[in-house]
Amino acid sequence: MTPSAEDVLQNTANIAVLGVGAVGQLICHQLTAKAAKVLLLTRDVSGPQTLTCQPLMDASATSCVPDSVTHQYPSLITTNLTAEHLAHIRLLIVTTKAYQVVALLTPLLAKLRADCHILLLHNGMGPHLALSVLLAQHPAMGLSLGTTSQGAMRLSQWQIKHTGTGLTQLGHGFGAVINDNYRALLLDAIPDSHWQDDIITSLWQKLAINCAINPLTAIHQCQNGALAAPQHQDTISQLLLELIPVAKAQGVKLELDNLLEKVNQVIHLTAQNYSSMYQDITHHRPTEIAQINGYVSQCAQEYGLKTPLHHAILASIKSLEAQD
Ligand code: KPL
Repeated sequence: MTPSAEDVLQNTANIAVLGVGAVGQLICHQLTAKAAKVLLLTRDVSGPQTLTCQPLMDASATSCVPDSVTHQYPSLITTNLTAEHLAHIRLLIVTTKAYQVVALLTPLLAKLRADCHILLLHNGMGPHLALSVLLAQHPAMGLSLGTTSQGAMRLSQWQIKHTGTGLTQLGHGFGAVINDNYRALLLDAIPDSHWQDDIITSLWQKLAINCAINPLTAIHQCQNGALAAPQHQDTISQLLLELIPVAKAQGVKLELDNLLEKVNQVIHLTAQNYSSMYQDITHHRPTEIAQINGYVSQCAQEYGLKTPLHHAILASIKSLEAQD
């Protein structure tokens, strides 16, 4: 007999994943493969701010071999997210689109346990700054930050394909530090994952990669691999040259050669992939441009720096978003 959502809660799902796109589902699979009890939180189609949860019933039916393996949830129960669910959540992993993070977390914070720990694992930067202000009201909560290059693709709503291994970097953001057991579980469950003392530098490095690959593939409607061509390499170098002084103004030291190497490594390793921004534009969905090149432009403005190419790219993507 399939257990009810309440039966599952008896086993106390104390980790929740907010955002059930490909990466969120992949992290869920990786955690449940280590016998963690995980709730998937998703927006209820009946209301824009209503969350429902999908307790995972049977992780054993999902295989977790990396690369090209399809994961599917065999038996999901959708139930309204109750105060009881929230009372159990000690670690909330946020894998939504960057532009959804603050809107979804703002009403949730007051309902979570006072000592709940939040891990942000999304593309782009910026939401952590807004959250640092909101979390000032919740002194026992803490925030960890992370970035992952694991590849995953959604085949259907609850079916994903793990398309590529990749580095995952996690680290302390602010507030209370993550409990040692959760930190150990994350590092054990996610392949090639590492705890970084200086996570902000890692996030800027990933931001640089996304600033180059995401908008250019969306504008030129190409796979990541096409950016290896010389005409794109000049644009990429220019984007990185503009970004480096902005990161420096925030105390983050980046070097052009090293960044170019990292960007080209990703172009090479994900040559056949279509970037998330390419896919968002293709499917007429909002993009994360405001948290990628937009974040660089906004920080630059605050420091009186000029980033004309990021600015122009931001405008191009906004105009593509507006074409429906
Ligand atoms: O993170 C990515 C994305 O598509 O958002 C990259 C690294 C560019 C891989 O496609």
